[in-house]
Amino acid sequence: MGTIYVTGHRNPDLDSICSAYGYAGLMNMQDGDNTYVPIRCGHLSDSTRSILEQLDINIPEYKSDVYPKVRDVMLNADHKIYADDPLTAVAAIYEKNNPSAIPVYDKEQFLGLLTVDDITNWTMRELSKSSKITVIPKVREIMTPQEEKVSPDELFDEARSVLQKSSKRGLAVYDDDRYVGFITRRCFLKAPKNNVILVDHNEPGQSIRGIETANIVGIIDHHRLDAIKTKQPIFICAEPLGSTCTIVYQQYIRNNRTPNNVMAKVLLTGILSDTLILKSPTTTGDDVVAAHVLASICRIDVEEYGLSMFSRVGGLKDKEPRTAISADFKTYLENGVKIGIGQCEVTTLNDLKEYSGEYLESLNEIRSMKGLDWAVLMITDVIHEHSALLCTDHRGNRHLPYSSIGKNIFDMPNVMSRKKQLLPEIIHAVGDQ
Ligand SMILES: [Mn+2]
Repeated sequence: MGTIYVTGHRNPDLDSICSAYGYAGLMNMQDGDNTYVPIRCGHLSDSTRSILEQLDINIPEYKSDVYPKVRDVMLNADHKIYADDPLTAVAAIYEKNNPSAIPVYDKEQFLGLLTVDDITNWTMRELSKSSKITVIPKVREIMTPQEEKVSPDELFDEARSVLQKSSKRGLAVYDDDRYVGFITRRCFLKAPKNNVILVDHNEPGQSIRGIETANIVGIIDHHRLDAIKTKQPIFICAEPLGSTCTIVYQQYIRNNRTPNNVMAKVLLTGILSDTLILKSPTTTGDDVVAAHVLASICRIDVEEYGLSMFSRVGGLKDKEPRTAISADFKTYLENGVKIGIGQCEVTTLNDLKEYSGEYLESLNEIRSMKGLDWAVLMITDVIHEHSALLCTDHRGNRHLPYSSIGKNIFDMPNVMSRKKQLLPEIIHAVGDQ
């Protein structure tokens, strides 16, 4: 039985998380010899988390890297001895296993390791005194105290060098204060490799840290290919579809499996997220078919679910103004005017009127904090391809070509790009005087 991690990219969006979860689920049904564990290697945004929370699944756990660790090679003793055992108790163990270290307990408390060096040193000392060993010592009398220890999360390479520098053949492994196993030099003959399947990405630079030390055993993706060279033949399924979840759905079909209710909703979530409810220009016929089949399995209306998915987290009301403004805020110097332009994406502008006051206030605070003359926030509704612009007081406001829908608030139908559409107008507005 081996563990195979299934991970999306480092900025885990819904397609990444849902395809990892979905593909691990399929593989656990297909392959009884291994355990497929969906993970994420980045932190979830509030909106992604909130959508995942209504799916009734265990959200894939965060894993920072797939470097080999002490826990991958540490030993758990098949045999233990007690500190008050006579040294002869060890003989039987050595005859069978020839271990270089044996854990020693005092009652049930781990005390340290008895190493082969301890035994040799003691024997040599005794033999130098007399040619016959007459007294058999207790284990505690010959084991040397152990100060050094390692943690199960320590990197394989680091632990190996600790052991190389140590005079000991073995070191105890402690998880905080709890003894969990031990390592000997033999554990470090060969670095173990974690097995990983990449979903929704294939470029090592976008992947979990340490991917270069891992065995990539599969790739399921819908991006350009810039993958790592592998030693073994691997399973790759890459198609230019709108969502990785569509490819995962097709894998269920190919393997004669039907996603259950929960899984259908998970995959549907990924598809609707990446394709902006099947409206994005990246949407293909395959995505549309997959979404509708999945929706019928979990008895959900595609459009309704898509809108609810986006709207429950997508408006101004769901964001913290300061965070939303600062997340993507660029500054420019034009005509001696210091300008800041933020952009935040929403999926509805329905709550603009209600929340514009709070956002304008925050925008002005950020303007003054950054020492700017003029700050604007472009709020872009990605679903309806429509933006609104909030501005702090500035003479430039009068020169903007947009219609005013409130004090310092402008309407920008069909404007989506800060760089291509808004910035030239801003520059024009400050140069106009
Ligand atoms: Mn994707």
